[in-house]
Amino acid sequence: MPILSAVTISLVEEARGGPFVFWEDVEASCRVASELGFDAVELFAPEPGFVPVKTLKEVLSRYNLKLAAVGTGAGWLRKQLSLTSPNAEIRQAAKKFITSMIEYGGQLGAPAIIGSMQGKAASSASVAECRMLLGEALAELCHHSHSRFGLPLIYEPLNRYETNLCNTQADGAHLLQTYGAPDCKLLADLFHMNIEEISIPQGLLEGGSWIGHIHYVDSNRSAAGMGHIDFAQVMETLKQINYEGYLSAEARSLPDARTAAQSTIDSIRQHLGK
Ligand SMILES: [Mn+2]
Repeated sequence: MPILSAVTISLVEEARGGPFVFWEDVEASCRVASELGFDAVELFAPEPGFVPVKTLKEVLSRYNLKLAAVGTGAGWLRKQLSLTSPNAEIRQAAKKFITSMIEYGGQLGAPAIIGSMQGKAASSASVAECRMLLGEALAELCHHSHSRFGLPLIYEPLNRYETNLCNTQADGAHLLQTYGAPDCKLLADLFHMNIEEISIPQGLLEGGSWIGHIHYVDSNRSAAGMGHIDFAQVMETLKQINYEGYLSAEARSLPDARTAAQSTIDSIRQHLGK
């Protein structure tokens, strides 16, 4: 797989104001993504099947787009589910929700992303135990995704204001290695990395071959080109690690969706040289 471009669509009302480019219905969002020349869209939906598989397939094929990935964060935002809750029933419900998203995305060839569903430890004393719960859950869920669909599961380290479990690419790689999740991939989100890594290139090198998805966004969570990340340097490092996969715009819809999407695709084209 070469390096491809993607742009996010959120259909989750509870996430309003969050870092997603498109907020209209899927059809309208896909039309603009396609006009601007994106290869794919990444979908953040409230429930699996919120847009039926058949409908989504038709829309994607009409606009010649792929589905890059499906987010699972609605399980946290709407139902407060987490893979590391102290409550076993909540952990179980979290796994069930993620499994249903794996099934949904799988039918469209898209892996699921675990970001906010990882939760956070309530105190520093419980960090180690939560990491264990997380590592075991990721191993189980990625085994499911891989055996059912031949797809990885994508795990996203988040910055310190969102979790205390894994903040860097090195933390994420260590977790996947430790708990035996070879079919898991890391998501390198440049916004989180700008906060947590010694430098973004160093973080990308440390994630290395574990990295399977990129949230291509600027330092301030605006679209690429609207902050101070050095995207030429990012792209050079991605070539060094032989990165294959999506550069997906998980950015604020500022000043508006089309402008944010345009700024992203301009940056990708400029630095990929296509
Ligand atoms: Mn992200």
